[in-house]
Amino acid sequence: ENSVSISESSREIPPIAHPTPEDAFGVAANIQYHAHYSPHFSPSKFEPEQAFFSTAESVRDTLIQRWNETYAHFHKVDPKQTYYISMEYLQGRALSNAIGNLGLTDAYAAALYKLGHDLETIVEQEKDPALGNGGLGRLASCFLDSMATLNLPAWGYGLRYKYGLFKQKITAKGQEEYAEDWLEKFSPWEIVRHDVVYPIRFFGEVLVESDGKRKWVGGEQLQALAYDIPIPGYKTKNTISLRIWEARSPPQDFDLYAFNAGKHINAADLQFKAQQICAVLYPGDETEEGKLLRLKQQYLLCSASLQDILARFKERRSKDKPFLWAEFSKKVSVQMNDTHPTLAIPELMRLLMDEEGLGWDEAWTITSSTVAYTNHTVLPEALEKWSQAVMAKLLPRHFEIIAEIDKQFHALVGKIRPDLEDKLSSLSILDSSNPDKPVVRMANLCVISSHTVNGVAELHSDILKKELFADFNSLWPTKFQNKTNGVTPRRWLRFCSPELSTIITKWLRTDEWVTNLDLLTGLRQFADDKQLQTEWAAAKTANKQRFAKYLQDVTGIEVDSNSLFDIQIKRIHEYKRQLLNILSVIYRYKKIKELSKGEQMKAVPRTVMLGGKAFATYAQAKRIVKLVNDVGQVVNNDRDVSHLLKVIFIPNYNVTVAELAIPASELSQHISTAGMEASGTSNMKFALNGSLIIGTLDGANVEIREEIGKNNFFLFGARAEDVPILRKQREEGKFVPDPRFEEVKDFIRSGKFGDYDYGPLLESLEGNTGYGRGDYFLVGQDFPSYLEAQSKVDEAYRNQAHWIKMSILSTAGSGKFSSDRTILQYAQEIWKIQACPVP
Ligand code: H53
Repeated sequence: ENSVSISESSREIPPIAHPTPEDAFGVAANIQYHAHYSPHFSPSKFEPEQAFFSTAESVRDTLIQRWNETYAHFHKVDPKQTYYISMEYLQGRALSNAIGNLGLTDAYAAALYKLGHDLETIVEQEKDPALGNGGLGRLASCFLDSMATLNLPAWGYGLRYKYGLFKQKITAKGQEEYAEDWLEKFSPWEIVRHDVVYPIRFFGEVLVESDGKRKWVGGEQLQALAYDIPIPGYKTKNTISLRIWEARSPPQDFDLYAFNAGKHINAADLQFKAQQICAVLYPGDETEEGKLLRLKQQYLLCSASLQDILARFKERRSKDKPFLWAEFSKKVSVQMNDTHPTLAIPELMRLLMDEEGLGWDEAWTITSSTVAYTNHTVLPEALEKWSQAVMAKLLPRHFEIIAEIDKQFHALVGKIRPDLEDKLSSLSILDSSNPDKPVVRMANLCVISSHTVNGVAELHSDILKKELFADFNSLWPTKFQNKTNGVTPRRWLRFCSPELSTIITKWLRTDEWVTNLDLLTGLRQFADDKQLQTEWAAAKTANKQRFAKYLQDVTGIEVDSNSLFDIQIKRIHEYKRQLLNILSVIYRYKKIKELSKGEQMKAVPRTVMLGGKAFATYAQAKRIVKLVNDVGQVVNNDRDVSHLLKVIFIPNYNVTVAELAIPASELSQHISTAGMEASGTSNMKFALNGSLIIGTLDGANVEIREEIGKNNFFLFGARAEDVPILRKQREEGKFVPDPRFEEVKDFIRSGKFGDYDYGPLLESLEGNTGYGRGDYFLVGQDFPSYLEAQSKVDEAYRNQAHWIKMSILSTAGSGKFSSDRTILQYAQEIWKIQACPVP
């Protein structure tokens, strides 16, 4: 129809000698060139903002050149390629990362200086694009950095939301949300591909033709338009793509007759519908409209990406050798990041059968040997279930295909595992047990259709095998794997803490740790060295001062850089237990007030910082944000204690804030109820930056503690296997709360922190257990052991030399948590792809 793909271009662009920043033109001249010829600003000004855009465009020239070379190289070699499909990417700012990866930081700093600017100010002009919510989106971005750095033929696909994650403001009411328009001016990093457009259909009906073939027709017909964001690897030419899709209506669909007849809104009806699709990341799904929109987003992402993948497969195979569908899964692997892109499964089936004419069996063999699924959660509310009615209406052909997959799965179980037949009600894809609300279980569709399913930390993968997917595991024991998450050492150490990086390079006598993070173990032998300890402490102090200045700027609160910097930053969620943190802060506050002046002298001063966004409709999480802010108000203005304790809510937490906070942290909190946090990845970033961890045995904490040594980790709390037992005991009325826990709750009830109604928050800790009530997250249970662990923290901090040693050992033990290691394991054990470096 109206699809145009790159394959159809018959003429090639002749190569040009491009003025790269390395050659005679020089970086400064290149920036100036862009300032003069910018299509976006008047040439008369060269303020920091214009300087940023000109600088970014100059860097982009290099990226485009490398992107083109990488694309051409992959095209020639035709290696097996992986496509990572994700609804979220949390890229963070790109300028400093790009010039860092290109090895051009010094060159750009010098050039900007010549032009009257300093790099740091210019870097701060960039908006932080937040096309993701939290851990899952940031993981996807770390993965892209590693794929490029490891020269892997791998790409990301995502959506081009106009408004990413909201901007958080803290007012007297608590959290308020504002739209964040990362495209307000324009993004210098994205390259629109007007030649890469695919048709996207919604609604309509399925026709059965005389030969039995099925055809999906009618409904709403839109288009997906591609934008590429080049992703440079570190110290390599390879530059891969994050291709994001935007929905639009076919240009010819603007109804000129309606418009001229004065029906202006009707004329643009389809345009408006298209704009809505990519308007916001995660549209509120409390309403039916919201749910439908989210499903449309998911389908747009999957359909456009798969049409693109198929086009590229054909394009690469058709030059001198005709393509064979049987070879598809030898050339293509698709990774679904959580269940959000599950529609990739029925969409690939549909394209192969209805568009390419393959039979069911062949299409199924191809699909099920191409797609793999990563699970990131065991929380029931996060395992997606779509209404069958909504799915059948929006995507009638896909619903048919899903039902057929389910039917064949039932037949398979009957044939090879009749003993599992009575489990089918929980294993099947279609769940019609509630006749009022029949649903499609996306996770089951993923498990049944994927060749590999993985969890994201050892503990989490074990829970998948033993609990959530136990029966599937007994059916297909080799299907399940673990791939412990990782983070990119470039953004999360090398660039965000240049001070610490310089010290590490000096002591290891190499900077190869940036791409071979295991080398950090080499620091262990120097952990007792006084000289290293002095340098280490100085770097940490510099990072603390930098962050203190930032905090002063955004909150007006003055922070003592000599106090212990204690940080918890992550999405606000009951299971992550920011409430446990703040309750213990209240306890600390009370106890400090009870100390004599002499006793106060011995206390360890602390600055407790919490940051994170609460989902707009998650009332309980918003109450937690409010409580933290209210406690801060009281504590920070209490002259008796404010030299020993400050409580700060870090507003609008995002990637950029994390890059400042993590290097400054001395203690970080990863205190979820055991068994509930699939992995966590900020714990890895903190440990890498020499921050000690106070945490439960949950997610990746377990492995971090193993790597850095249990003496360097402040452990507390119930174990995952005991959690169900403890909940049961609580239900039987056997739980006896610690008096200190009661004391703190009473203190809040007394109105000490203002007249806001904390009733619902406190009530969630009382009564009979159940999700969101009866202390389901075991805050009261873990409170005493948490306080004890906190006392050990104070004790340890008094011995600074020892604390610094532990900090060095944390960094030294973090090598395993590089996303390079994770991605290499995906490449070898799931995707079966190999490096394809551009010569
Ligand atoms: O994914 C992270 C994990 C983290 C987990 C998170 C996550 C989301 O951010 C969103 C949805 C979802 O199902 C899971 O909560 O534990 O570290 C990356 O794997």
